[in-house]
Amino acid sequence: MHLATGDARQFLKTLNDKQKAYVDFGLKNPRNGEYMLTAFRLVPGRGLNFLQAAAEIAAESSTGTNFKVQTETAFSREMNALVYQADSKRNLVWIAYPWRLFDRRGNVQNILTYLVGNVLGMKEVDGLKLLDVWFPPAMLEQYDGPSYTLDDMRKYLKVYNRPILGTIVKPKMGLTSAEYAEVCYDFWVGGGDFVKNDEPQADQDFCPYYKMVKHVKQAMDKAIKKTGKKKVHSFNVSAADCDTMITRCEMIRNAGFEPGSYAFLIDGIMAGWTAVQTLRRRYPDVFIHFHRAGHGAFTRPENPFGFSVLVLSKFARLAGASGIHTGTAGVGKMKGTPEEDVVAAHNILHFKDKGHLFEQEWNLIPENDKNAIELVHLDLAHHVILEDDSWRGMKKCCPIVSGGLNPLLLKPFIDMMGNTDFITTMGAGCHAHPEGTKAGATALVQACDAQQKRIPLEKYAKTHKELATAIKFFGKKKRRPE
Ligand code: CAP
Ligand code: MG
Repeated sequence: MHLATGDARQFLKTLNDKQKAYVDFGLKNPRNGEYMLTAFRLVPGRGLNFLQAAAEIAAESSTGTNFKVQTETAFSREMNALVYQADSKRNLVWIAYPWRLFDRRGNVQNILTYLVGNVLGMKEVDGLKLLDVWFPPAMLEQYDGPSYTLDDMRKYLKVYNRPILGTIVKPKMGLTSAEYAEVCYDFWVGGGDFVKNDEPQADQDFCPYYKMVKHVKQAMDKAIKKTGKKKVHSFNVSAADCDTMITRCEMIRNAGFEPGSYAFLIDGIMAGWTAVQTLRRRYPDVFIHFHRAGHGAFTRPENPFGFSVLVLSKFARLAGASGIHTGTAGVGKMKGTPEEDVVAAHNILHFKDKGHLFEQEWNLIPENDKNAIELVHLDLAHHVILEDDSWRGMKKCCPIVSGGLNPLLLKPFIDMMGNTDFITTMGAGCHAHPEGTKAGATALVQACDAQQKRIPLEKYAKTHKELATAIKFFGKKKRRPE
């Protein structure tokens, strides 16, 4: 029996017939595999009490509308979402969704249309935020999950036990394709691993897509020759329509890049989940890079409507993104906290982890199969899990940590994250370096080396001039933009 703490239970008698059909505090075992479970923060609106508002949300986000309809059937009622737990003191409500409601064979767009679709606009609520979600194993089976992962990128780059060091070319927009490629070259010869297009990069007349691709290839070849090291470029393939998106992908794949040396970046919020899943299903051999520009409208803590960074990141993993930006936990320029950003990062990286309100296991491994669980923890089991289909697993999705970072902030973030299993991309943190991009990249590499060797940055800078300059420049107490 799920206790409705606070006074939620007292509201039961205030429910009308329609609302009653969407509440069941007696739901036997919500984790019986039939339901996807959710937890929302809910502020009732329009004179409704907490439970009435919760029931209206469960109705509108599953089978119902604002009146009980004559056309409902015994089966349609079985598809009702159910409020199964409520804590009106903490404004929390738990809702179970029969996951047969969702489009078969894995469609994230469809789920979110239910969960954070109409309900965010309803008069019945003055606040509604999806905080966490739990997927039953049988439902996870239906979702692609990541294919090409951070492990594959590490193997390609031969980079282990440290973050993948990346940059975003800046200025954000306005360079010609040749100038753009120059910046890539400088970063790569400075020691960086990974360059990404910025989120608005597309086919602008001053930087035609085909020329940008061509020049990046030349720059990469030159940098590999000079450094003897593999490099990666993440191309923004977001476009007005899927055909154009695919055309851009094919242009990149036919430009002579080695498999593993390119990733496809997608503005997942603005281009949409269909674009993300199209890329995952068409290109299982490519790192799918989910940029989340626009997520703030849903995730900012002061916004009472939307969903958490954790929820966005979990669905990105389901959709098959190889990596998604998860924020800098407030270390960089964007709003964020460890409770949001680090929790999200851990939840998409590991086989099992605790979210805000649910613990999620991503791999279907029999509880008693301890050594298999051990293997997964070591992340050695993914090929085993996926090859031996009985263990249908969900591979890791890698946190991409970016936004206002610079070499001085790498260690503080690693200390907060507790591991180095992520890609970091620093734009201004590299290109604002007084000696330019190459030195900026070298300063980043040096900051990473110092962290790996457990040497204080200032001490390491005594023998590493690019880092010393970076400390002088970025360390100046500047009035940070509010
Ligand atoms: C960072 C960035 C990224 C943000 C995205 C930018 O540039 O390129 O898009 O990091 O934010 O355009 O701001 P800087 P998030 O390194 O120069 O800040 O990772 O939080 O989604
Ligand atoms: Mg950007």
